[in-house]
Amino acid sequence: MPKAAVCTAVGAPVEIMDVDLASPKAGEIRVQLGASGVCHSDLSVTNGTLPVALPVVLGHEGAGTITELGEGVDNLAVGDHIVISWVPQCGACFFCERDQGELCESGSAAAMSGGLLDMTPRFSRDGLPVFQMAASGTFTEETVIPAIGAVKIDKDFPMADAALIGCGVLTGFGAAVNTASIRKGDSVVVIGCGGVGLNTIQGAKYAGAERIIAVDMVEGKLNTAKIFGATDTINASDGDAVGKVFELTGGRGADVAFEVIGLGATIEQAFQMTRRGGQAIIVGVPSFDVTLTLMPAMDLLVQEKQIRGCWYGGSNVHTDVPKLARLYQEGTLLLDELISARITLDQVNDALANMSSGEIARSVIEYK
Ligand code: PAD
Ligand code: ZN
Repeated sequence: MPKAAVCTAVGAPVEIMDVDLASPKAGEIRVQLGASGVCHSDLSVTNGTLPVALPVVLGHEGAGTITELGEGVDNLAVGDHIVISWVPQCGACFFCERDQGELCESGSAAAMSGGLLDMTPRFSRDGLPVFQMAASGTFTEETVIPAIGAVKIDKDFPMADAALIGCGVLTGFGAAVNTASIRKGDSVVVIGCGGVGLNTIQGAKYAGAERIIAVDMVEGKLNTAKIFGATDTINASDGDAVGKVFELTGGRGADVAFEVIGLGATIEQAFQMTRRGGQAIIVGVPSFDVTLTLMPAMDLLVQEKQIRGCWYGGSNVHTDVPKLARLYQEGTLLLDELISARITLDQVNDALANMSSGEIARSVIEYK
């Protein structure tokens, strides 16, 4: 009976409780979690920004060891170390065949359902279902996930770093490398320098951006952004972040602007900061009632501006996770620097509260 952090009601503290975990069905695997990062999307479930079926085992940024295989799983073995993908990717549907695995037909339906590919969870309590956030649920000692949501990594790869790849790194780095079309020498602005935005900054650097402008309201975050490759920083609390971006980009605006917070106002700012012919990429997850007002339609044509959503960094997890793991092993990708605190499952409420205060890049739960 694994111990899990469960959101039982919006606005209530997360409860640590024992839950029942059923055996893996065909095509599923049981995983002993090694580590799980705490992402803003977890906080968004607890405060209702991201509505999901409750009660739910939170967490979707995890890595662990396979302890049991369901029927028909022949590409993985007990003892394998894996990164968990919160969009399981089948590799065979309309989207996967077009290299848009983040939109996988069965995987994305599962991710939104609170269950696995058959839309039902493996957790329960007193005979009632306890749902799994994003086809995973990683704030728990043990979970069951679809085998197509597992990507094998080396056994000596540190679990905490592996966990971070599972959401923040795939999403942030992928936004810059997969979704945006950054060219060598480009100017880029990243609004929001948390666990995801810092990875967008290092992704933009990797893609060849020359000027990388980090925008946040917390000075400590802006200092961390410099470690990840920011060349300029703007503290948004000082006002007129848009004007400052124009000053830094020859009065034109940035080639690519990323919003990595999830607020209507900052999404609109990202669009304003984008130059004519440039791209605004929306990564932050806003609440469902946010609607955008961008510009008169005629200006959109004349200015040739693009705005694009970015889900899970446009990642094909089966190729991107090994690539990111290799970049870390080569010393190109920073992961250790993302870990502000190593905590136990019991400390998850503190980690969620600290996220709101803004000083933490990532808290990582480590399981014994
Ligand atoms: P985080 O809380 O670690 O970082 C958010 C950052 O934004 C913090 O550094 C804040 O200080 C900063 N911030 C807040 N308000 C403002 C403001 N008005 N102006 C400037 N800076 C501000 O979050 P995170 O990095 O874990 O996640 C960021 C978003 O990305 C969040 O909405 C999350 O749900 C989303 C996300 N999207 C995907 C996806 O697939 N698109 C995946 C994972 C996370
Ligand atoms: Zn996440």
